[in-house]
Order: sequence, then C-alpha cells, then structure tokens
Amino acid sequence: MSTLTLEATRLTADPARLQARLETFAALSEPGSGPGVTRLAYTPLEREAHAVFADEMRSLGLTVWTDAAGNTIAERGGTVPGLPALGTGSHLDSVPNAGAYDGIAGVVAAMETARLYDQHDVAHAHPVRFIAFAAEEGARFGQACTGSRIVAGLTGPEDLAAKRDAHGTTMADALRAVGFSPEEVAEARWQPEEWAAFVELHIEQGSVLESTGTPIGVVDLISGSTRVLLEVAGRASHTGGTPMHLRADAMAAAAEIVLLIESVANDSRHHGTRATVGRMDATPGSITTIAGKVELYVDVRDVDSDRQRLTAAEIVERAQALCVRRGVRLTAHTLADASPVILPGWLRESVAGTCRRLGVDYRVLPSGASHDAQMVNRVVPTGMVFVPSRDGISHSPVEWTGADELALGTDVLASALLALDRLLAPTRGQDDCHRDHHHGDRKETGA
Ligand code: HGY
Ligand code: MN
Ligand code: MN
Repeated sequence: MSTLTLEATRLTADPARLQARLETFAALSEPGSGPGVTRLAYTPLEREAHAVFADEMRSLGLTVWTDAAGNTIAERGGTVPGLPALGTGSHLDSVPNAGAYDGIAGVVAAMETARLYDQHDVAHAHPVRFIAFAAEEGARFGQACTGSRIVAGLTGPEDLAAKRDAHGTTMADALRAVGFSPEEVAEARWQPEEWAAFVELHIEQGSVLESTGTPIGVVDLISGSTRVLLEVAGRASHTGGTPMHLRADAMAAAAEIVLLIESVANDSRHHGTRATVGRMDATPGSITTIAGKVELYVDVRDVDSDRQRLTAAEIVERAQALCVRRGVRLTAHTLADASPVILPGWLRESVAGTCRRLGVDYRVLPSGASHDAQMVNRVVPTGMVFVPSRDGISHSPVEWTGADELALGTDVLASALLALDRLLAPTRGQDDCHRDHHHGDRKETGA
C-alpha cells in the first residue's frame, strides 16, 4: 500500500455515491407504514439494511462480522500489527415515519470513508472499523442505543427481557425473531484495550449549524434522557349517561399532565431542559366512552444530569398530586435513563484541528439528541461530527441534509480518522502506557 501523506491528498467524498446509498437505505421501509421511512429496531428490515452495509464493505475486501447484539462491523487492516482499532459508524434503524438521514448519514459516511481509503490506497497504522449499530432508536422499546449499550456493557439479557413494544413483544423476543440469542449478548462487549478512538458522524437534528451558516459541528456534550411511562387509571363510562361531576376521566387528567410537563420545562429553573409527551394511548379509545386508562410516554432531556433526574421526579410528583385531586390513580414506570456525556477534549480538539487543516469552518456545540457515541464513549474515547439539518427538523419525513453537506462532513471524518491514526501511533521508544494515558497533554498535530 502506498502511504498517503495527509498534506498531499485531501480525500474528497463523492456526493452522488452518498446520495445513492441514502436512497438505497430509504427504500427499506415497512410497506404501508405511511410517509417517510419506518425501519424499527430488531426487525427483518433492519437486518436487510445491515446486509446492504455488509455487502459493500465486503466488496472492498474488508473483514465483516455481525456481533451478538446485531451490530455489523467491517475492519480494514492497519500497517502496524497489534494496535487497537479506530472506529466510525452510526445506526441503521429508524423511528416510525422517519427521514432518510438520522443514523443513516453516519453509516453512509463511514462506507464512503472506507471506499476513499481503498480508492487512494491509504495506509493507516491502526486497523479501522466501520460500524452499523443495531437498535439505536428507543421508539419501539423505550430504551435508546441498545446495540451500543450492549457493546458498552450497559445492557444485558435482563434488560432485553423487560423492555416491550406496543404489541407486548419483548426486545429479547425481537432479537430471537431476527436470529440472535439475547442470552449471548455479553459476547458483543468491547474491550477497551482493543480500541483507540471512535468518531461518529450524525445530522445535527437541530438548527444551530444552519442558522449560523456553519457547515460542520464538533460535539462537546451529548444530552442525557430520562424516559417515564405514566399510567393514569380512571373509570370508563358512558359519555352521555355520566354527568361531569361523577367522572374519573383519565383523558382529562392526562391532558392536564401534558400541560404540567410543558410548564415545568418552560419555567425559569429549567433552561436547557426539554420535556415532551410524544405518545399517549387511551383505552378503550372510543368516542362514546370516557377514557378509563391513558398511558403517557414522557421524555426528559437535559445537559445537566442532576436537573434531568430532578425534573423527571418533579413531573411524577406533581402528576401524582393532580391525579389525587381528580380522583384517578397514577402509576409511574422508568423506561430508560441515560446520563449526559462530555466527550474527551483532546479528541474534540483533534477533529477541530482537522477542520482547520482542511480550511472547513466549524462550531463546537452540544447535541440535544442521544447517540451511539454516548454509549461507545464508556469504552473508547469518542468524538462526533455534525452536518446541518434543514430547518432543524428530524424524526420526520421532511428531515433533509444536502449531499454536498454530507460529503464535506465525510471529508472531515475521513481525514480526522487519519489524523487520529498519526496522533495515537506509537512513537519509537515511547512507553505504550504513557501513550495511552497521557495523550491528553499531547501537542496538537493540527492534522
Ligand atoms: O432519541 C434520540 O435522541 C435519538 O434519536 N435516538
Ligand atoms: Mn433518532
Ligand atoms: Mn440518531
């Protein structure tokens, strides 16, 4: 393999190839599921998308395998034996009626990076692993980032057996249905010594980059999320025969809870908190029956770990008091709970240095959304590159990022990984231990 000097050749991604991959994945959507893309966690469609990823990676001569959690990993060998891996990737599952970019942008950027390295016969000391994570979206089972939580050792068989979707299917059953054994997921766990660094490219899913005209985001912090199911139990009864003062109306109570949640997130103590009820299921859901039961799915996000949990607790407490006043019963269940994560500064600065070297304008910013990077960072130092989202919209069929915008992000990603390869490569005589644990005080190579 010829050695590519970083200064000599800027790796330039092909927007048309990126667009073609995005369209291939977007076509893998549940038939009859309505607008946008619906490819939920641990479904046959998600596995089809992983097969598309695996096929292209195999065509480049990479070694490809799928782990016990359903994550697909493709490795391009390094030139120095025995070094830990660099990694990049994102997820291939979607929320219902999603756009074509959330998660997918990071996977197609990883695929394009592998192709650029092959095309330019790039040599890198560390092996580079390109990854498609499974089950990142919490839309189906409530918990987000399951594939990456498993590699980080944060989720095991008991979790998988406890989480259920709207049809009562457990995550464990869904894994079995697509050919995996939930009892074996611990085999997918990553060992820190096998990894050097990881960088995920993702769409911003907000409007900071677009509103400031900045093409690239370098993420410093990823928001946490606490998700709670609130079950309001009233008394189903005839809407005509039951006078207003004799009701235990679960829907009216739920409606007041939704507005309570909005008011908490909007009050002066909660700058930066986001609290949402995006789903509400009423039973029996009939126009002539007062709702006997309503389930509200609450999502609390914050960049401050304490405030995130305190907000969720305050919401439950105040909803409880409201229900007592209304003569209905409240039960609260925590569905998922992930802490905000501050990404390592040295890695963030290395990615920023790559933007400067490439002459690409960038902005350091926090992520309002959760990401696989949040879980991966528990095992290996992680960075994130954002590309703009039009109108800041995501988790919607109108989610959109320009192919040229994604190509620029891919240029940054491909070069940033090579800069990390140089930054972390063992130098003659330097003690490995020193290298691993004190790279924070390294001079920035500006590479
Ligand atoms: O919900 C999230 O923040 C991510 O899109 N899974
Ligand atoms: Mn998402
Ligand atoms: Mn995502």
